[in-house]
Amino acid sequence: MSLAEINFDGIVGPSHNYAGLSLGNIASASHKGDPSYPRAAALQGVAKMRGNMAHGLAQGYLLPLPRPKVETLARLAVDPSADRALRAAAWSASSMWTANAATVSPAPDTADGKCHFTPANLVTMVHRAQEWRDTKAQLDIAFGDTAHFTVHHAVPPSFGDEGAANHMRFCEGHDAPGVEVFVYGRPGGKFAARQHEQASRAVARLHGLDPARALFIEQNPGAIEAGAFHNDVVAVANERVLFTHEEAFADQKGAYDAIRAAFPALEVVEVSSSAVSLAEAIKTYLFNGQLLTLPSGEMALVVPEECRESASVWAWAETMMASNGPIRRVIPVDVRQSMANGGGPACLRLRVVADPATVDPRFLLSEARADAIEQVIAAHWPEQIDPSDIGDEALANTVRTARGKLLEALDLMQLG
Ligand code: SUG
Repeated sequence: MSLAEINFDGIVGPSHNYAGLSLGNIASASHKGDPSYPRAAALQGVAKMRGNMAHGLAQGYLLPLPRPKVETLARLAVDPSADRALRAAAWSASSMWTANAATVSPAPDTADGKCHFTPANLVTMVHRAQEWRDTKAQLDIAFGDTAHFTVHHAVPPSFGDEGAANHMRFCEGHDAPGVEVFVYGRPGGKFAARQHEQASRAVARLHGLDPARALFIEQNPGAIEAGAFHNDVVAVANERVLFTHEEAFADQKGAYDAIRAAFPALEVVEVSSSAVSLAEAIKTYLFNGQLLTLPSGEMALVVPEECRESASVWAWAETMMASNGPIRRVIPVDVRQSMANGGGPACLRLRVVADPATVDPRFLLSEARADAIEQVIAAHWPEQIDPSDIGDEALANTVRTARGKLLEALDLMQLG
């Protein structure tokens, strides 16, 4: 068994659009009604995957879910008199943000030595709550080898669970036992706290985590209010490193102390509010980077291009790279189409520590599969969607056909 971190990116679906569906997500609200470019969006995603693969990292993907979602339209009786947002919900390509697909506890952390998945119920937002059953269907195939994996059902509502976006894992190396940290929000603020403490605790129990190595930490309510609707907008972890904004947690020092008590090797890289304001961190998604260990052992942070355009963020990044800190490289990538809906590089991927040989190879990226995916996107993804197109039957057919062609190209027709 050779365990490695594999990032499973969500391929951006052909119905990608800006409907302003996520209250508390500033990018989603501010791009509401803009035209979207699904083909460009999906190609940006594939380019990001190729970039990480070129760094020698294992890369997988999850496929877009069926849209428009017929069951949602039927259960909400969506007809021409219905609210536009309800129709848009059934069309949303939000499953691209696979950091919200599930919470994953790798085999070294669990009582039975298997890697456990709990799909996130995403109950807070209607367009996201429709995802988990279809997501589970993919996880059941990709991680169908029951000698190595267990895929649970989602935690029942009303406990809100948003998956790995609110979960961090500290370890000496990905294949070593980890300390898992679940970050939850306290309800009652201006925006919904999408991750509930009780959901996190249920996931930890389902996964058979050692209670001494599972921590539950409250997110800073001020960060949620400022637009950090998931913890991964203000903090990210990799191996020994916690890369975090100074205002990420309700009790910042208490959070560091609790993690250090369970994981003494912790190295905190904290960005102060005076160097990068919380607002600028949320605008640029500096912390929504992919913090990766390269094959050389160096750590790199894959950030959105928007970080390079911010004087304060880029000044901080340059100072950090010149210092002796654990993050040696910062690599900007263009995921602007996803960013405009509040999804940075880290939102677009689900981290799984597993032996790639135990994963269904149809979900693992190779150069040949990347070529095949790009060809299908170039030929079948709509170039542009305007808000008024949502609901159009001809566009619905285009979207269904496009997804079908991708399933065909990847030999995954069973998801059809
Ligand atoms: O759930 N945006 C997503 C963004 C998810 C980002 N994920 C992480 N932070 N891990 C959300 O808010 C916007 C859809 C729209 O408005 O059309 C949306 O769903």
